[in-house]
Amino acid sequence: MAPHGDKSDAADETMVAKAEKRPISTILIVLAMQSEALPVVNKLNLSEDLQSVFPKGVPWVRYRGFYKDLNINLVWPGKDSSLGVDCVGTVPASLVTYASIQALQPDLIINAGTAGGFKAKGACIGDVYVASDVAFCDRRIPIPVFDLYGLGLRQALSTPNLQKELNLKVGKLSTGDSLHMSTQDEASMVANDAVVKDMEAAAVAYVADLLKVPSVFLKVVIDIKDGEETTAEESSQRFAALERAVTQVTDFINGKCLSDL
Ligand code: FMC
Repeated sequence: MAPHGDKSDAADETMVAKAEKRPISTILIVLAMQSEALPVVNKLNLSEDLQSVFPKGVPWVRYRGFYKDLNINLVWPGKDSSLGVDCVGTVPASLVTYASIQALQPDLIINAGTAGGFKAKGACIGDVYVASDVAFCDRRIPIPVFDLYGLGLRQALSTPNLQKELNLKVGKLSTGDSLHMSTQDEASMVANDAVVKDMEAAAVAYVADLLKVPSVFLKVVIDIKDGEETTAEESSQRFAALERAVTQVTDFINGKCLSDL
């Protein structure tokens, strides 16, 4: 996925080349849950934006602040107005990502969060993965070409130095709107070689790709999807691991260009 650009291919390429050579300045961190967001907000000393850049009445929340040389914006889709639970899943994630890109014009998106992992592919609880590419596992449209549209495979920004320096695991990420995994979802993930499964990344990638913003997907494995399926309870330890991963990635990004990642 390339940085912003909307005119001709040549203009796009020039903008990509320029963006790749100047230090990253504005970052958009997209998280799905309040308990994922708050430890990062505290660690990076961000404060809630009370003059919202979002439409009046939506539950979306933005935290902002300067951390080292970076202008950080962290957004989460807030709580469902009638049920009071975090707005997890693809629809809120894509909406808040779209509105945030429009308002903030970030150089880079980091979609961070918790995820399930596949033991057979080497994932263990506590592992931190950076996705090589992301796809949907629950959009089955068995018609030629629409099947590929449903899969929605998109590549993340290539980050070999980041992966090496922080010793992150790399693998394919699958997204579906259910926490539960159906046998069809599982078949799709096996066919797609997925190592981790979440509920937002492919939706964030879709929007980032539409608006040409490079994006990185950082996921901490909190439960195992194959073999004995375990669904983890919320635990502060897991969110602390996510906070550490986001902080390390942010520290690494500081002062670097996209092409240094
Ligand atoms: N499968 C799918 N999603 C998740 C998961 C799993 N085993 N563990 N944690 C998640 C993430 C999703 O991306 C949602 O934001 C949230 O946690 C669901 O509780």
